[in-house]
Amino acid sequence: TNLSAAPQPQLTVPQFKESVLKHLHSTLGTYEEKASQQAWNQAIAAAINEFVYDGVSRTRKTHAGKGTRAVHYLSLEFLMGRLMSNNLQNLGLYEIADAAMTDLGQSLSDILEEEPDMALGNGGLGRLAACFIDSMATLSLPAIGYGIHYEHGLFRQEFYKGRQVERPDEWREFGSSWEICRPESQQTVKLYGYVETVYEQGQSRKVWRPSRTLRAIPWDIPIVGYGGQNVNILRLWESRADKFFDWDVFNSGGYLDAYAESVQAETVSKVLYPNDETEAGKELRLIQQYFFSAASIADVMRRYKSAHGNDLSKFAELNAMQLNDTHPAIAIPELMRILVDEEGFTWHDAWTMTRATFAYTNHTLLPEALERWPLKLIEKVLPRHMEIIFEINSRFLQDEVEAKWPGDDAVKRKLSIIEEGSAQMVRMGNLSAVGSHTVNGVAQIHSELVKKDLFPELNALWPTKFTNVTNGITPRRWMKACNPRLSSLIEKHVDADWPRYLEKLSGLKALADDAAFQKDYMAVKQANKEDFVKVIRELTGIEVSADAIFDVQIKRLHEYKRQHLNLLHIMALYRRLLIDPNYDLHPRVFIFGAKAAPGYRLAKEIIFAINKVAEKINNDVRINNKLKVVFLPNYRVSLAEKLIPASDVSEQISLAGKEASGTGNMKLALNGAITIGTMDGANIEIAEEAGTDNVVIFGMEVDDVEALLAKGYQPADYYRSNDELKAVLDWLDGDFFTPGEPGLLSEVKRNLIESDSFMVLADFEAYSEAQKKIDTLYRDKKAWARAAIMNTASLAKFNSDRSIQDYAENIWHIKAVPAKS
Ligand code: 26Q
Repeated sequence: TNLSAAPQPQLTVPQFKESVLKHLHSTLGTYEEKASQQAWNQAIAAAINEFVYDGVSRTRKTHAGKGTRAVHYLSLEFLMGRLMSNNLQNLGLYEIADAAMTDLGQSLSDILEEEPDMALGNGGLGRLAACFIDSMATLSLPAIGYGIHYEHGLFRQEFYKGRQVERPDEWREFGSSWEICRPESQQTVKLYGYVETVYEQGQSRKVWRPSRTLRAIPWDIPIVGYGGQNVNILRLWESRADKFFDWDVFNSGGYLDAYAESVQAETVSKVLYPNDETEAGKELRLIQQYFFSAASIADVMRRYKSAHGNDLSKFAELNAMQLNDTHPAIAIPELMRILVDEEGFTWHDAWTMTRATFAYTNHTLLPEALERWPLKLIEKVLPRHMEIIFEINSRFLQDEVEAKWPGDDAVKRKLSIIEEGSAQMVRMGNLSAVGSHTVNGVAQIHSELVKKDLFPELNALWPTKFTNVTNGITPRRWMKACNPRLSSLIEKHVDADWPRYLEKLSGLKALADDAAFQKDYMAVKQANKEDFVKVIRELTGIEVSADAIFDVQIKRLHEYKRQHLNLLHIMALYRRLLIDPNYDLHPRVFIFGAKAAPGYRLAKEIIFAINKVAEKINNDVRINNKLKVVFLPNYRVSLAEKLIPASDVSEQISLAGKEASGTGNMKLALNGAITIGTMDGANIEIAEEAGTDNVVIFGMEVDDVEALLAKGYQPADYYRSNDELKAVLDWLDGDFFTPGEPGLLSEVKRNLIESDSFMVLADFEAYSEAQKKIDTLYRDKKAWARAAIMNTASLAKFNSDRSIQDYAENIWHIKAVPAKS
């Protein structure tokens, strides 16, 4: 395959124009003079889809009936964002479409803004799945993404008097241009009921008698690989009521009951749970997990049988399944149920096949984020699965744990899939690790901690099971599409196929000290910042200068990510400026983007505190515009695409050991932002790649955190011994930031002094010093430009193509199968 150049367009500007007009007239039923921006958007999508659908069919035909091994990426979340500009880029059609729309008197970039984000995910884990399916298609891997077709994605965030308000996300209100409904591939999913033991011919077998069934309807989203050769599928399941069930109730006069039943069935795919890093324990969430796992496995089975008949002996050889965290872990007992109960395999053979099929990616070590379900709940919703989990557990404990640690009940208690206690719980992490052939973490340090702290005994039991695959991001979306200015500059100096082979950017290292290149590079940054000044004005009304340092923290709001450490430092700078108006500081704009889980009190208080401090600082004429604080509402993928190219400083300040990887850190560094960060997650590897001179690392490392914890962490000691820290914390108690309403921000202070679970106060001083280094470095224009260029030039490791290549080689054992033209 020829991937040595940029993708070549398959048609000319006049042809593209003709296609858009054809669709405007005959697909949208409107015409040039009358068409809304939305109609233009849909007409362009229809024109693009002519190529996309052709790619879908070509890719399908290439795989159909062949004995090609495929991977199935199971994820409750796919945070896709917008698809149009990405599809245009990957098909090599962007410039063609741009010119065609200009000819038609329209602006492509305005029309692109019409597309709602597909926000079917919370944050890092969901966006990772989206980058990964882009890479799987680009690498021509036989792969399908499986998820849920949520009617409402992650909530839209508004601020009311500084507080977060959640509004429903309506991404599909008027349909979506990219999805194809495939009713012919629908599946039935069973729920509730009881398990019967049936005796026949001296043998007994288990039969699940469900009391409810749901229909699962697949919607396919085509995923265009870079170059457009392979087009894979993201298959999202929508829940519907089972027709036949409704019909019975309807006949017996229960029309309203039947209707209520269908409403209930349809709630299953209604809304994405907005909690990340905390387990909710809700019945509907468990049903979501099972609904899409069961539908996906049934789909894989159907495809296998249509190609190979009813002999399942090659099932595990031809199918890999990746669990994106434990959220789809119920797929493990589901596959066991199908193989044992429905296909008649012995337990031993079914278990061998199941373990050979699944692999599990862990994304967190936070104890509160490890999924555990009440045993009673699983028993009620999935009675047969609970029995299977018991059987998996007792065989695991008897055959494997007992053999390794004879008579050791403590180790059995620790490793058991069932947690004993007043309410028994099912540990989904243990189930996933026991039922998978490989378990991986998402950055080097995280994978080490998975072995050392999370599953030390399992690692001793199966030393080769645990491995690392460092996360990545797709350079197509996170450079080529979102930063056209930097992309064109890059193209003047390196081969045009850099979005596929990101290591080619290392060619820029030779130019890091070149004055002319530095000037061009920083002019791109300045132009991107000037564009973003307008975005800030439109979204918040705040005026900022593009000459200030744009210092950016964008990620979900969490105590462990420590947005409040950033806040305390901002308050300290403000205080220094009030004390000494000549305090030497390069003007800085602190930019935040973050959603808090709707039930996470302290996270919401931190958002409120940042907004109140921002209001005060932004309107204080005494500090002469040296400091601005901007909290952008409704941070999402499409806003990230505008902000990241305009960022100077990347805030990656989690407590060491808590951020599994981070991926925003990679996007920002690739686009030339300097990282200020702790030795955590992928920050460590970014520093290694970019060079420790080109990032600013500060604070405690994992060992220091452990030592401090062992010694007994006393946050109040730091409060008492640092005058500046004491002053800014006390500031939160008064009414300085909340005029007439003292104490509104006290909860943040109280939490920090009394608990501070993530050691914000312990790292404050080191952070403050690190920020001085940023300020000094920025004033040295050449040094800053050099460091920024070195970041862009050194980030090839974080190409998600590399991550996927690692999975394909070391975990899935699958090979590329390029579609025939
Ligand atoms: C679990 C149970 C019930 C409801 C919700 C959840 C839930 C949902 C989402 C739990 C966790 C998540 C998301 C976790 C997440 O995004 N983790 C991030 O994953 C990234 C990709 O690997 C890493 O880069 C981040 O470090 C990690 O925080």
